[in-house]
Amino acid sequence: AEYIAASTPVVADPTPFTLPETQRRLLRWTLYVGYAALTAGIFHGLAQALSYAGIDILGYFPALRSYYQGLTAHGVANAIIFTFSFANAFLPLMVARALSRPLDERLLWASFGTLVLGNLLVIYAVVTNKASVLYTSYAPLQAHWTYYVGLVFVVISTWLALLSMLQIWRAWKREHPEKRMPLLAHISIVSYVMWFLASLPIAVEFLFFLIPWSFGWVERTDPLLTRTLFWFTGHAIVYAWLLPAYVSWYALVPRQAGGKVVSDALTRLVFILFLLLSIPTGFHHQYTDPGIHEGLKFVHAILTFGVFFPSLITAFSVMASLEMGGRAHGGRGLLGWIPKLPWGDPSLSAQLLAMITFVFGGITGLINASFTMNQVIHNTTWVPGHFHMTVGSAVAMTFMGVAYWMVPYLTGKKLWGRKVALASNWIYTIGLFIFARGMISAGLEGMPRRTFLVQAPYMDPDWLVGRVLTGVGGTLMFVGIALFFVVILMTVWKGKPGEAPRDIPWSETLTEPARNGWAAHMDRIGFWVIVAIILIVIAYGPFFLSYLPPNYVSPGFRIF
Ligand code: HAS
Ligand code: CU
Repeated sequence: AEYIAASTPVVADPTPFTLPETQRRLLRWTLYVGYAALTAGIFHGLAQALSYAGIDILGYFPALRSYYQGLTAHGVANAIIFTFSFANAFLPLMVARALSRPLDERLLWASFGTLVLGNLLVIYAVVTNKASVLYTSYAPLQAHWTYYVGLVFVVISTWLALLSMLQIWRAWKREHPEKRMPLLAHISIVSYVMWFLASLPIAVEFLFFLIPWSFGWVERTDPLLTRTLFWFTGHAIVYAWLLPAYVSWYALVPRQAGGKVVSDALTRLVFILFLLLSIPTGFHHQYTDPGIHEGLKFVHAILTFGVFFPSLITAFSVMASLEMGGRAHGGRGLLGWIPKLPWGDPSLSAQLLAMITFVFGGITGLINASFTMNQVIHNTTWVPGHFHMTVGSAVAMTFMGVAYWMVPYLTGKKLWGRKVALASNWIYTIGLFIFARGMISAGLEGMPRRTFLVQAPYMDPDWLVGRVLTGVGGTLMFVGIALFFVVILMTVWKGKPGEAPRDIPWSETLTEPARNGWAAHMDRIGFWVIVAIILIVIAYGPFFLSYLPPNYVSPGFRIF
């Protein structure tokens, strides 16, 4: 406490700044693309949760021919389109604000255009049942080329969003060679630099293997190699979803809670650790795959425990900022600051609930990562239990919480229905806990994931409770998100003009960033990219050295 009292906080936004209206419009339409995808995605989510409870509503969906088609739509819409649309809008906005500089409009247009084009192609492929390959797009299941090309365009849109951030950062640096990069700009840019690096393997997989194969230019493909390239990107992608949420937790939530960022240096360190450790861990999704040396799986297991660490730092740092806020609001005693947090602010409450669910997402993640325990839970519903407490809560609820100030900020309209928004947060969270409890417990009894249980010729009575909880929880989650849509639609349509926040909720930091020493080196992003590449070569090099050239063994299987 003395340390806190003695320190001089760094004022977050010295220069007032407003983003030009055309750029606001582009950013909010980027968000809306994600919401459109999420709308479709949650209906499929409801159908799947109910199917575990033995209730089949798939017949009510127009153009839906199979459970796998619905599962693909659910995964792609929610986990890929919704998440990246949000990040494509949120991260550039953070950098523009941190540097008080408008973005390049051509790049914003290009990013938006490629996102929409990619979406249209993917929607065509999935709706016509030409791409029921699930979001992992494992070969030898084969999709129509529009699916792969569409996803390539979505990835390109993220690269263009990164370019728009790098461009204004360079311009800013030229003008301020003596200054350290603002914290908010640093962590936003590092998030997408990590993703850029992580996205290269899947680009190779799609461009060199799956696209030529789906066009019929080559007849066969290599399932193990393409699967490995998928997880090379596919593990790090979860941190590409998570890091924008962490940007909000570190840099915005303290302000909303009445606290401050605890440490500038530690925050930057966390994001650099993610840059280094997110990618060389993909084999923890392939512990059961033959053809990969066990020693390498072990290396990835150890590095997975490594990437757990920056999240642990986050738990303690964000908690400290919250405690500061709760005490500033009069909270006393060991835990008395928790009820004093501004729970009535729907933006903050969504994110607090997201953090609480993420504690369990983290615990289950550690169990997944443990080589031998993974044998128990792999391919069971435990895994969707885990990831709905990460991407389905920490990430999705944070993005919803941010929307409660960001949509008003971008439209200039007051948030409609604060109480409805609060209800949405709580209903979703309670639903999520019930759902995850169902999936996790039945998963431990071996209930399979990616399975249409309604038609399964087998059934274990031990799954019954879990199945019912999954159905009930999933229904509540659906209701929660539906209310979120009501709030956003009504804000855009009926929100009172003029009463919106004029600035982002930008937090102050307890101490100024260091001028020199190790902490200043956190800004040398290019250098850290090189270290990340070295780690990746160590973790993946031996596999490719021993495996290549590809074994083109498998023809494509299509269900259309
Ligand atoms: Fe995972 C499978 C391991 C995190 C998503 N994961 C998945 C899949 C998805 C996914 C989608 O090792 C399935 C893929 C598929 O379809 O097959 N995961 C981990 C580990 C972590 C982890 C070690 N996962 C995530 C995140 C995701 C995500 C984040 C999405 C965003 N996961 C695995 C493994 C598998 C896996 C295996 C393969 C399983 C298999 O066999 O198929 C860690 O990064 C987790 C670290 C988290 C923490 C928690 C920190 C808590 C915080 C909150 C603090 C709370 C506060 C609240 C401050 C250490 C930061 C205070 C509030 C008050 C009000 C007081
Ligand atoms: Cu993973």
